[in-house]
Amino acid sequence: MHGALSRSACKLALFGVLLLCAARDGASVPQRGMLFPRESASRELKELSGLWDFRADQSPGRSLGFDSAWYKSRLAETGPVIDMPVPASYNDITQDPKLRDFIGWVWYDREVVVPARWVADKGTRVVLRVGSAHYYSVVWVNGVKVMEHNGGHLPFEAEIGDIIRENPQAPCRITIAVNNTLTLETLPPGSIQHMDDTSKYPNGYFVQNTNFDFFNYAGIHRPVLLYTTPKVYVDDITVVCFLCISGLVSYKVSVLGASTTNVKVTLTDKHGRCVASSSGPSGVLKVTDVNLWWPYLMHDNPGYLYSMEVHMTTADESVAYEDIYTLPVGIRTVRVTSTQFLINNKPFYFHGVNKHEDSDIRGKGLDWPLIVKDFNLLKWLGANSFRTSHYPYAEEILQMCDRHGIVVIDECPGVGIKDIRSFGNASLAHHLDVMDELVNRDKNHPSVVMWSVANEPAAEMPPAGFYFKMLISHTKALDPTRPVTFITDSNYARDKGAPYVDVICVNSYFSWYHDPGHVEVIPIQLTNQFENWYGKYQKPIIQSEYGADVVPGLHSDPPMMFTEEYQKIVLQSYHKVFDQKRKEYVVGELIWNFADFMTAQGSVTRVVGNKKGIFSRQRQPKAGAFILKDRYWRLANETGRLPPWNKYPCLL
Ligand code: BDP
Repeated sequence: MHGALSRSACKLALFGVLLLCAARDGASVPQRGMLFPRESASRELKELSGLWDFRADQSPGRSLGFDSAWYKSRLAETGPVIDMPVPASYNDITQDPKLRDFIGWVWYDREVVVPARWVADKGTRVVLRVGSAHYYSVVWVNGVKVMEHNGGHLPFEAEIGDIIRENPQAPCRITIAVNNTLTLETLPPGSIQHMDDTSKYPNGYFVQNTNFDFFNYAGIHRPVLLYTTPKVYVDDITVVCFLCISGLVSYKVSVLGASTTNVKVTLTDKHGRCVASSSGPSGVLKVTDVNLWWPYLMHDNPGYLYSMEVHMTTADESVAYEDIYTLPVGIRTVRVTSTQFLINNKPFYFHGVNKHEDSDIRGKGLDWPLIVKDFNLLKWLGANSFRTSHYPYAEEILQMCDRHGIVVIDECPGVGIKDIRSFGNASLAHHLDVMDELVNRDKNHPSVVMWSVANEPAAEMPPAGFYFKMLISHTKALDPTRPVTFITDSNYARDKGAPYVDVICVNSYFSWYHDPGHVEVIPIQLTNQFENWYGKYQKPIIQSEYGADVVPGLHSDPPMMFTEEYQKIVLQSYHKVFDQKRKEYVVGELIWNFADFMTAQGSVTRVVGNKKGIFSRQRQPKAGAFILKDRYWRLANETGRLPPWNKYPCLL
């Protein structure tokens, strides 16, 4: 990206970001529940997806919006605006390269009609929720700042009832400013580089450097909505499942707004039959003849979900409050031994993919047709799992995983941590905060079986040992029921984080980045990779990435790099070794990548993006997809149970 910023103006813009981060840390909000907004007899929703007004702050310091208080009136009154869809990344929406590669603050606003009853009833909380916006956000309602959020992949919300009640006749104006600048202390980290050589660069020229391999799409990526709860409300629910002879669901409900409340919890099966109930804010539900939550292809009836209705009542002075929230609950356990990954005490083998939230035009914006298409492709492929490389995905996607039995390794945005300054205290504190937010958001999803705290950090650097010890022990304390990992590269000797993880996840690109063109080295190098890691740590291993770029439609025999034949032979060579080692301690294989995805233009090894997909970015299969499909169905036949309707996957 190039910008017309003077060096001092540019520094100012970055300072703006840093100051906002510092301000937030100073006034850090206590951790609250982050229940996914659902309608019920006591809760209503109003979706704010659609067209918003939009303007990028192109001023030299990127600070004109703040200096001129653009949040005080409609954006259209302070300058030109364009239509911007929400949710979507803004980068690929126009023909303007300056917007595609923009760094700094962009502004969104729209007016909303709030239902009169919500405004009139002071016993109703009205909450504004943003599913995610990349990277740093500030939100105003009718010109009043209601929240800031640091981080691009997790939800944030604020109660806005008091503000809209101040002027009940006026439309409610929501303004959101979003800044995509990445610094050494953001997750993922990045840095701004000023190019001072005026014989090569215009005055004030700067670029955003990152150490990760995907385009830094920005904007409001997930739905924005208003929802209501009563003034006394269910703020959070935590469920943890155990298996004895029956299924045991231990629950904890936190209610805010009153000190004494009555809580009743009812668990119903798919037919609406009550299978267990309990009273009180915490307890254990015992389910006899339990239908366990099983992964896809491991059972005839995968993804079984009960409904847990939490019914809260209270009486506050003369007003009675009642809140109802229904949480889908899958009953399953997860455990690892030194050689196995167990779901419901049965060995589970990950045969799956790594993904990205990425597609044409929308970038990282949530898109239902794409989500459903991807799940259909996963099922076609016989994939039973994926990793949310390299950041938390939308909750809507995890809900699909719960329902379809797709197992998830849930990764935080700790990708590209390569600079020693990103291992400092401020970075660690933010990383711990992000893990709090992530675990809090995703703890109740049965599909989530493991947390991944980072991808390929510079684990050989001296501070890495302390950093990962803290991070992993913090994550285990947040959730003692799930294993924790971080994703490492193939060099076991340098790794300072591996002693703390439960499962070793290794990425390697033999015959691609190492010994390019020499597929004959794969058997020996991959076998040694596994033996070295297992020999040192005696923990189960997942091959968390492997693959090769393919330009779709490029062929050569004998195979050459970038052709469909080369991807095929790389995959097949890896598979032979997996087949030996999965008899011992290898518990999974995840191809890099499910689909081609966009990257920055910073590298000559990328031809309009990363092409290691087994599907193109438009989701058309390459030759590698058919290799994997044959293999995954064969593995499913061997290790699981094919659903009756799926005995003949070729008919799908
Ligand atoms: C891996 C990274 C991944 C890259 C991949 C590649 O984890 O983000 O996209 O390499 O280079 O090391 O294709």
